[in-house]
Amino acid sequence: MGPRSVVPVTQTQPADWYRSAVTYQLYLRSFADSDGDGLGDIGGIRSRLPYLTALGVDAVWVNPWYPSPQADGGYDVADYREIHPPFGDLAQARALIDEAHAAGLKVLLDIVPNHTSDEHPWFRAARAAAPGSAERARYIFRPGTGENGELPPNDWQSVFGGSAWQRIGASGEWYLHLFDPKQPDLNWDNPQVRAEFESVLRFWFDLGADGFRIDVAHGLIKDPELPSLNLTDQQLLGRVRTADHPYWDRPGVLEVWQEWRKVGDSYDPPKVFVAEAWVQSSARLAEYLRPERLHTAFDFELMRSRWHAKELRDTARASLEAHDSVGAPVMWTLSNHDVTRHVTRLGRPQRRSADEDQHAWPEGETDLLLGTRRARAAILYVLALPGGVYLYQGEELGLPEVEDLPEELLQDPTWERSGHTQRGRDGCRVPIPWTRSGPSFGFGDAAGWLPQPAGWGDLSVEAEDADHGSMLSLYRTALRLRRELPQLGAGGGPLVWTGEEDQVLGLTRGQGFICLLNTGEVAVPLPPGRVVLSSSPTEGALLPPDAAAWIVTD
Ligand code: ISL
Repeated sequence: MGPRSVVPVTQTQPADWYRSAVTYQLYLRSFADSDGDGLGDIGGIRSRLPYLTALGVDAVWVNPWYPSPQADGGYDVADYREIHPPFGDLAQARALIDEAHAAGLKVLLDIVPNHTSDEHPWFRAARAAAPGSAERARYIFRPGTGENGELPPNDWQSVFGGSAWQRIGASGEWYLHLFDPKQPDLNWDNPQVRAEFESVLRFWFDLGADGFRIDVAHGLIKDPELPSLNLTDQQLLGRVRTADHPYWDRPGVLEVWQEWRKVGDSYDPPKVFVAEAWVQSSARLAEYLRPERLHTAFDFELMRSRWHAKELRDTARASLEAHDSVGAPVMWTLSNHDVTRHVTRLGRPQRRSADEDQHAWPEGETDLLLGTRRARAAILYVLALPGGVYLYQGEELGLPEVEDLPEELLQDPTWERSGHTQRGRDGCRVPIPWTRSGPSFGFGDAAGWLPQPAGWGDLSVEAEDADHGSMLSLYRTALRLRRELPQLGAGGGPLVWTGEEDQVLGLTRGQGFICLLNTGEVAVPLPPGRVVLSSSPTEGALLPPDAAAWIVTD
């Protein structure tokens, strides 16, 4: 595609709300605690709905809220049709959905189909049953290798570290867990598994949920031969993938999504899906987004880009082209609960992270002022692109990664499974500061489940609310303008890239709107027009380094 290539944008219809929506990710346990137990809960979300509508988002995505031993922050589900008691109950869930709808917000839930908790009734039954039983056939059990079955069936590694196999007792079969041993993988060749999840989808759709985020949507299907990967240590470290990988991104998973699409389409208006699929390229991702499959998937390509205008443009262009080839909108995202917060990432020396390992983010010394400046520019860039945007709670406050949590408080299974070599993801999951002071800066009446840094009162909603120069004010203004400007609102106008420079990118959307981003070290001239929003103060007719501006030229 040439420099002035046009990416067509489908006009937004009511049933198409998801195509350009801004969705706020609620990491429930860290959002707001209404009952003082240190854990966020549904009551906390309900009390903060006015905050979300004032922020200007269109939808929320709630991380898993089901009964769970919480071995992996709730991604170890023991009952798919109930609420974890510390979070609330079904009546509260229904009330939240109704109140969100009344406030004009859509509600997406989070479904975890690759694995259950080992405390799910199915797995309890499987553990108690004999090898070869119907109970075990819902999971992936195999005899061990070695003289007495004392070695795992193959060399697959858990994403959190160590072998992906766990033995039942000292002499039993082994079961597969691509994540924690408390998250046994389901067998998606088993019709009961497929039927059960379709029933779970309907349960929550009938309760009012507007859609689901699908956890590990590139997983589920395993090569029935369970071949060893035979990777070298170096490849294991970098998690290099083979072309025909035995458990990631196998074509069979697309059939599951086609069935789920039918379930979603049986409702009026149709229910929607967003896939969490870590695949090798946007071209692969597009396979998930063909019209008969899923509506949307997170774009992780831009999140993995360095702070470099050319890379940010080329990556977005590739994502847009791949999605456009199947008629799907891109879902941009800068952060989520699995990755280092982007204020911190952008404040580090920039390098592209290894393709297969999203946890290998830029390392080195962090300059938080620089990272914050870049984060302000980054959000103006993604909000100017066609498609939807996912915000991760706290990014609108400019929260950095908390890198000095005491080791004894770390909860991410990665910490234990890596033999205390990788601290894991807790640093982006610290409770939100709402007020300047108080035991947990207004998160609740008691200390939160993870401690907040002493200075976080200054990053609280209360502190930023009154400050026109705060990150929160920037987000609110940007979201309001994104709705109000005809070139951006309701799907917006077609995108045209306006240059091919290395350190500056420009784009227009329809007539009379320009977004300019400067990642270089010198200020660059602004185009003629009215600057309606800029991430840093503009100096005369110049855009400073590490800044973005929205310009209207009517
Ligand atoms: O597949 C991977 C590497 O190729 C992983 O990056 C994987 O996609 C990712 O860790 C999945 O994350 C999701 O599922 C996990 C949970 O811990 C995360 O919080 C969730 O977002 C297991 O359910």
